[in-house]
Formats: sequence, C-alpha cells, structure tokens
Amino acid sequence: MSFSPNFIRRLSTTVTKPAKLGQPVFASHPHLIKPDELTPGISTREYESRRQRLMETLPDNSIVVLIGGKVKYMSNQILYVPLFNSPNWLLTPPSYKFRQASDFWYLTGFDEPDAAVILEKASSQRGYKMSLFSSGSNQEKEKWDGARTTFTDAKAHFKFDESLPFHSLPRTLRSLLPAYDNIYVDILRPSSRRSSPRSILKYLSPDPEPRSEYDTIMEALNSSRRKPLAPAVAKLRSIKSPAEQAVMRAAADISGTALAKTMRFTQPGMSEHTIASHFEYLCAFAGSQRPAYVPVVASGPNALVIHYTSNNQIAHQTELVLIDAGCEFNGYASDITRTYPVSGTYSPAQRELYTAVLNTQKNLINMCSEAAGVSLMDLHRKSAELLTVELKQISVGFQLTQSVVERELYPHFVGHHVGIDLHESNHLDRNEQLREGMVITIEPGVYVPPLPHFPKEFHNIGIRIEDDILIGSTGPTILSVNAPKEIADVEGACQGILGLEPF
Ligand SMILES: [Mn+2]
Repeated sequence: MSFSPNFIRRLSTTVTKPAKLGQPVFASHPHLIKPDELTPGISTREYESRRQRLMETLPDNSIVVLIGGKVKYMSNQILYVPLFNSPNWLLTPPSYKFRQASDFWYLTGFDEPDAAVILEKASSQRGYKMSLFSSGSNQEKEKWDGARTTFTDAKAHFKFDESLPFHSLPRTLRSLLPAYDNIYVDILRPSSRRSSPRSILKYLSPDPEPRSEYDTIMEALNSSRRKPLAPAVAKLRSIKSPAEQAVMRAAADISGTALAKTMRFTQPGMSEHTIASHFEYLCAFAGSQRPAYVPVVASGPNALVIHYTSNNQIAHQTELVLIDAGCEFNGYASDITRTYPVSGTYSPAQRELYTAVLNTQKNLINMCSEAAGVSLMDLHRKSAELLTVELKQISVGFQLTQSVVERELYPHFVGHHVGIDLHESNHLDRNEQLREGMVITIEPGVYVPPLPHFPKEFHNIGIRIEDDILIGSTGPTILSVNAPKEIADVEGACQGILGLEPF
C-alpha cells in the first residue's frame, strides 16, 4: 500500500496514537478502515442487519448467549483452551495474535478477548436488546498491553444497549435465563467435541466445581430450553453480502498473487520450508493478518499425504510442488491449491495428469451457479465421474472404474464452504442446493500410489487444483483468479516469462 504525501501529512496531525479502542477504528487507523465501517470492509449497518436477521429467524421469547474467544498461548503452564471457539479451532494455527470466535465476530465485530454478548429478542423497533460483557479498560494493564475499549466507548461505537464488566455475566444470566423459553448458546469442549453445560461454568468461574449460585444457570442450560445457535448463524453466514464478497476477493487476490510469485521463487534444491515461508511473507507483506491455516507445501511423493504440513524436505528438479495455502484478510479466509514443476516445465507424464485434473476442475466450476441447481454432493459425484473419464483418456491408459478412482486415487471431497472460517460447512447440508452469494472451494485431485495396477510413469505424482468460487445466479466468479492455472501460465510464472518478480 502507498499513500500520497498529502494524505500522510493529514494523517500525522489528526490520527489518534496510541489507539484508544481495543481494535482498529477510523480515528486511529484511517488507512485500514472507513468512517462507516466497524471492521475493515464491513459497515456498522451490515452488522446491525446480521443481528436483526438472526433474531427474526428465532421464535419469540428467545435469548442468545454468545461467548467470545480467549487468548491462547502456544506453550505456558496456564494453557487457555478456546472453549467456545469455532469447531474449526484445530485448523487455526497457534498464534500470538488473538483471533475472535467466528460467530461472535460475525454478529458483533467486537475483537477483544474475554467478552460475551447477550441478545434478547424484543418487540422494540430494533427487534432485540444487546448487552456486552467485557474486561473494560484498566489503566495499569493498558501500560503493558495497550488499549481495551471502555464500557462507554463500547456502547457508542458497537451499538450495544448495555455495556457491563465481564464478572457480572453470571449474575445477569442467573436473572435472565429463567424468563426465556428458548436459550440459544453453543457449548463445545474441543477435547471431546461433545457439548457440556459444565464447560460454560468453567468459563464463567475459575473454580472447577459449580458453586451454588450457578445452580440456576445449570438448570437452565441442562433443560430442553437450551438450543444450539451455530446452525442458525451458519445459514446466515453461508450467503456472502456484496461487502463480504469484496473482502473475500481481496483475500484471494493476495494469496493468488503470492502463489504466482512463489512459483517464480521456487528453485531446485530449495526446502519446502523456504517455499512456505516465502508465501507467508508475501501474504503478510500485502496486509494479511494471519495464514488461514497451516500451509501444505509438498514436493514429489509428499503430495500423496493429503494433509502434509511437515514442510521440511527438499524439492528436487524433476518433482512437482503442491502448495495448498491461503491467507486470512480482514476476517475472511482464502484457500487455494496449485501444483507446479520445480524445473519450470512439466514432464510429459506430469502434464497428462495435470490436464486431467484441470479439465475436471474447470468443468465443475462451470456448474457453480444457482441456475445449475446443484449441491456440493452433486458436484462431488460429478467430480469422480469426470475424473474417471479424463484418466481413461490418458494415452497409457489407466484401467479404471469410478470406484477405484474414489477409493485409491481421489480419496477426499470436492470442496467446502469458505468464509470467516476455512471450513464453514460444519452446520450446512452438503445436499442443499448452491445459492447465489455462497462461496465454495472446488478442489479435485489425483494422487497415484506406487502400486503395480497403475502405470509406472505416474507413480508418486500428486496433483490438486483448488479455487475459491463465488456462486452467481447464472455463472461462477473465480475469486482466486490471480493464481496461474493453465499449463502455459504456470510454466510462464515459474520461468519468469509472465514478467513476474519473485518478491
Ligand atoms: Mn480447501
């Protein structure tokens, strides 16, 4: 990013530094956020409409309890486990930077740890009442850790009706919960992936034994009045607004360009680790806050390990490199895979196999519209069918059936919803028809094990091609279009013919 000297001069006189709130706002970060935005790219008005639409879908007499994320440490005697984070917390790399729980962030835009929000459905014009419970500011702590949003600023900036200290959450729950017929709250224990109301108590109280004052809360949470919130939020999140689409396009642009430059950067004899770090550096340099997941940088036979993340062997001249990587930008993930030759030129066998996957992937992308009336499951079935046809056409000839393809050569699913989380589909039905505004990945692959019933020249080659696709009413938009994909473009990027610099 670069700014005109005038803009910089104006900034230096008007910008609040250090920041007064616990996250970027226009007053302190005008280079990141516009006056009407709550988080970069997403307006305050849009957050309001997300909440209103959620509350409209819930029955009368409903209360929503949203718990934010806790700070996690990579290693410490006191290990904070993100009890209420997204079910995808395992995919999120440990980070020194706090990342808010996804649903909490989607509904509030509030980006500080140790917070909770209560939404009470009401007949008011707004349709609900919203209360925040947060740590508030503490001058002594702020000297060390920087600003936290005060209760007053929280109300004004994030449009909370009430803003209270976190320690008053149990008392509030105790008085509110008995009055509601429907209590929407997500309680997830990552260790067991099973729900337990006791985990919410652990969050509220450092004392592992529920104290008597929590009996009322326990009773409410153990009753049939408690319902999961995640499925309702997942439905809203599955359709991306124009503003979300623009942020996702920016995220994919950053990752796609980084992939193209990483193709140029890669040289024979380079470690997968060096290649991975180059990609991550380019994403961070372009403004990405963190990787959306631990990247897969798999050279040669390592590509047959679908979730290979060791990234610590050497890429050799005759091998392919499979990179499955993406950045998170302004709260949204990107997820791209490319497979390119270390030498800069595909061998004949690599080219044949790559073409089979590429044709399959492009055919599937063409079906990504609401008008096509397909589901993710339909696309997956189609992917196995198309790939089988493609592989049978290869000159040396795979002697194949579709079931061999699905069992031995292409053992994973064709794609998933992507958005705030890398895998948004946990509460979405794979059989549901794709609709305009959804964003999914399309990522067929082929991984040939060194078995005698497969042609020898293809042994140990693993290829996957993955794009982020915005479903349109009549056609798809490829968000990750910056990453070269056609053979001529990939080879051109690797060899520098496209005029790309490695940095
Ligand atoms: Mn993916």
